Amino acid sequence: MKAAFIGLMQSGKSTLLSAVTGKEAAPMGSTDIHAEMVPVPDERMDWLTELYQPKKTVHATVDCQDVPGLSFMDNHGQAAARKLFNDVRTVDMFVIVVRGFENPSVPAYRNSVNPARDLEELRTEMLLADLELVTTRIERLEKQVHKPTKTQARDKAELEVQLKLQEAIESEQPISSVIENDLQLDLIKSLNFLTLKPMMVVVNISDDQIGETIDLGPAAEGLEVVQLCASLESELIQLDEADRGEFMSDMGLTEPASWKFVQCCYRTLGLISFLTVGKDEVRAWPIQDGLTAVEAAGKIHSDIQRGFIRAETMAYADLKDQGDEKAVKAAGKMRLEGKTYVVQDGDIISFRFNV
Ligand SMILES: Nc1nc2c(ncn2[C@@H]2O[C@H](COP(=O)(O)OP(=O)(O)OP(=O)(O)O)[C@@H](O)[C@H]2O)c(=O)[nH]1
Ligand SMILES: [Mg+2]
Repeated sequence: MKAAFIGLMQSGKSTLLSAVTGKEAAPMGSTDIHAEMVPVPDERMDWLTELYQPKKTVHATVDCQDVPGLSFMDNHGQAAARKLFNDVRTVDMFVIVVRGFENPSVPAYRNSVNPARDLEELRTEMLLADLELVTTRIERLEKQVHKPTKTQARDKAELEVQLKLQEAIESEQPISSVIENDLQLDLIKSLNFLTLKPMMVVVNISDDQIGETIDLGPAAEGLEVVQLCASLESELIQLDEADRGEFMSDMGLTEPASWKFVQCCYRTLGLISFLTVGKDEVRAWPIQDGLTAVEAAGKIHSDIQRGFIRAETMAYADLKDQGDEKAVKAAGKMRLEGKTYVVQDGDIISFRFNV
């Protein structure tokens, strides 16, 4: 699953990526998209690793794409932004990074630091990019629907939906508000509208703003917001655990804010983790929330899905309470679940299968 970091120029996107990978940031003004697999911090994995002492521990990951900075101040910037928007149309979610930090050596967009204004501008531009897409598509469909082609009925149905989307955008309504069912969604899915994707916001604040709440105004309504200081976080990740603890308590932090950020991305993508444990490996498997046991089995291997018998399942919380698997069984908290069981976040599963 891909999350694209987008934002106005120099809002700290690359510094944020470096804060979650520990690797060096892409240089300011870079013109390429830079991708990294980012492990999702999960304290359950630490505890399970302690218990099972496996040969390896495999975290769930999110594919993060650091997108070059956008600017809408002139035609050149707008053309570049259009192109970048097209490049990221197929990602699964957006992380919008807005600048809250003051830094005299980094020029501010429109000459002042104003995260609420920047968020508003960016979201409006995304909506305009979608409007352009809808308008072009409508022009095309209007010509096409008069021709007796194989797709005529479908084209007509799609045109009807596209006209509604256009109307919604023009009256500044989110396009999701006019889509009534999956059928309609299916008709427009291939266009990959930016504003139909899940989004979250990161406000990149100064270290002296930690603990303050930055008001982002109406543009942030309904969106999950994480505040962090990206440059501080990128230093934090370089420290060993003991130094990090001391540094954080000096700063009034209880855990790196970048962890909370990655966890928030994961949730926004609609993902949960089921876990597998053993001497070889302790592993978190990302799945879409709502999958059944037999579908989850397929994430590990198609054979396990095909030959599925049952899922021996215990909740992580029960294992932690009881201390070990034997105690979980003795307490009657080990469950045998069938194909249609809906997997829960933190389920520790051992699949029984036969091929
Ligand atoms: N004071 C301060 N400076 C920061 C912070 N985050 C980033 N910077 C600085 O701001 C500049 C831009 O940071 P980048 O991470 O390159 O920003 P970006 O959004 O990737 O920039 P573009 O890709 O050019 O749009 C760098 O000089 C950073 O060191 C922060 O939290 N506080
Ligand atoms: Mg950058």
